[in-house]
Amino acid sequence: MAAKNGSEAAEEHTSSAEIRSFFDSAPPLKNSLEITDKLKEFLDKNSLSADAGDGRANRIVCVTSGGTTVPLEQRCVRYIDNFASGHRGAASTEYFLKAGYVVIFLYRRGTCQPYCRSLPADPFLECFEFIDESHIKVREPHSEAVKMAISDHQNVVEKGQLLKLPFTTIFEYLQMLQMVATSLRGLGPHAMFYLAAAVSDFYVPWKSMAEHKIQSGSGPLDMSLVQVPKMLAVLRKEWAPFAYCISFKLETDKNILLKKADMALSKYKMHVVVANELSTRNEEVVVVTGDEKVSVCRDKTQVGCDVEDPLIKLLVEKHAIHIVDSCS
Ligand code: PAZ
Repeated sequence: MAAKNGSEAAEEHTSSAEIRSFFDSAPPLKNSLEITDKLKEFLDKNSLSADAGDGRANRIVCVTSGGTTVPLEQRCVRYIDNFASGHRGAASTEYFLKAGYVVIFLYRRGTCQPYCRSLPADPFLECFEFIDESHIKVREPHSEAVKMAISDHQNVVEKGQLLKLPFTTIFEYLQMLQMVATSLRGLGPHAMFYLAAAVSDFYVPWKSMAEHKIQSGSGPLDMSLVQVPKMLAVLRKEWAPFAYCISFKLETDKNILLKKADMALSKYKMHVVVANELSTRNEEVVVVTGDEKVSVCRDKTQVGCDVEDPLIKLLVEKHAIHIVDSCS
């Protein structure tokens, strides 16, 4: 192994200090015991444990979805948010389940949910009609979509194949990702991380955050945000070193997209980086690996086709190769 030069070692040292400081100062998860229990129950139910890491284990994927918020006050009234709707994560979850994976869906509260993508924005009020005290009817033209959403969701929930874990803030997200990753460590290459969430790049450290609502009336708001430590490298190196890791790279300038994806691939040692541009993200993505760049497009000739359909097929194939390579 090549010796690290001074600046590499310094960078690594800074980043582990930043990571420690992030976790030490983050407000502890209120429901961490509940999450631990849910994870354990889910893995047990699917016979996914360290003992099953012998080639017989099922494949499992942690799909992250939606965007994290950055609170500006401890008793949060205001926060910084981003655009992510959770569509990518919800659609991908459906295709992973269809491909036989069990899925841990780590999602932003209130964003798009698996099997609900074809329902209107306010499904409860738009899809149902009150007839009388004992009858509520599904309105046309929504009856087929409602039937499919309920039966598909019921099917995976009854089989125990889908675990949904909601987050809101960057603090919750990174702590939960760490919990999921370490609980999947024993599954080695059978575990996959599909990191589609748009994770905040800057945050206000808890200790320097105002406790109460920031008051207006005293001129412009002067606030300094620090960089969120890059957790992808830690995920790969420490939390789940044998898992198959896919991250996403989003840009609005397509001229820098592939270069940035290449950089993420080598810097964080991802197996795959999926590159997408904001305005075309539902039409086309580029799957970037060390060997190739494959453009994956939505089949526009088919009604209701998503770019996630061919994308997940391709990633499932690559994951299968990773499992074989890692076990041989
Ligand atoms: O959630 P959504 O469907 O609206 O968008 C998906 C996405 C663009 C957030 C995702 O494909 C992605 O690129 N996530 C990583 C973003 C980033 O570079 O941080």
